[in-house]
Amino acid sequence: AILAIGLGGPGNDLRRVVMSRCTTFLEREDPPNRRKICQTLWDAFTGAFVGRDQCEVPLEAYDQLVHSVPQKDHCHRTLFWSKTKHVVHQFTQGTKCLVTLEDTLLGFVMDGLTWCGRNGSRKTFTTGCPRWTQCPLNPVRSFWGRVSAAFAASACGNATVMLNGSLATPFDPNSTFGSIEVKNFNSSRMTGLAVVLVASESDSATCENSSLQNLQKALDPALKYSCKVVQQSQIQGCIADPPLACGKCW
Ligand code: ZNA
Repeated sequence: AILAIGLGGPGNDLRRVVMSRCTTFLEREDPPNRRKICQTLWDAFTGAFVGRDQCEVPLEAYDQLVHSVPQKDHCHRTLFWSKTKHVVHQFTQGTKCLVTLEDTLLGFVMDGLTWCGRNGSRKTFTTGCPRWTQCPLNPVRSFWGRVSAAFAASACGNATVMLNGSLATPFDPNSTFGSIEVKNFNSSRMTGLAVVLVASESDSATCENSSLQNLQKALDPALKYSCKVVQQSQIQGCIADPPLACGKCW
């Protein structure tokens, strides 16, 4: 963002982006209803971090936000990802077959944004905020932790995760997927997890990778686990020429 000058200061920029993304996402809602949902979202969102120290925002600060926005069920269509953000979002936007957190209201609105508050100030800030690893309880990281937990807890049927087969450790237990999402799977709602190991021509990605054994061990045994190596070029082909039936891509 550019320097915030004049009326209202820095907070107004963030509000404008959040409100406009929110109304865009809710395009099928009536304008009055849409305004109300987006205002509620903004109030609950800012309520989590405004006036707080930028390294002291716990995940629970976003409880009200998570509970205040409508949540759709995406049975058999939930897609998790770790270190595959770009290809995953190309895929979901191109085929509309699966749904990531960033294809839901809260994920869509906040993706790529930075925000924080300051002790003793009623304003929102978008610069001078802590970076991801600077302090664990920063407002952005806690947001993604909290909404990821809710997204995982609401998954039902057979879910999919796209992991990066070019890495030595495609399943990283310290990632958000490994440390939060897997732990929030509800095996009375979910039936299975299908790993798609996204590979490039040059690497030797295999489902026997020991980190994937660890993922399997971390899952409730009631969940049906499967894994498949899929070339990135095959996914790109799917995006360019989507199959009539979702699920026929690999
Ligand atoms: N849309 C997001 O920014 C985001 C989404 C951030 C964190 C988590 N998520 C959820 S959890 C998403 O919907 C996936 O299902 C899960 C991916 O999280 P992950 O397993 O931690 O995967 P990742 O690729 O390591 O990180 C995801 C995103 O988190 C990145 O694209 C960055 O936006 C952010 N991030 C993670 N680590 C760092 C980081 N940003 C800066 N520095 C880091 N060290």
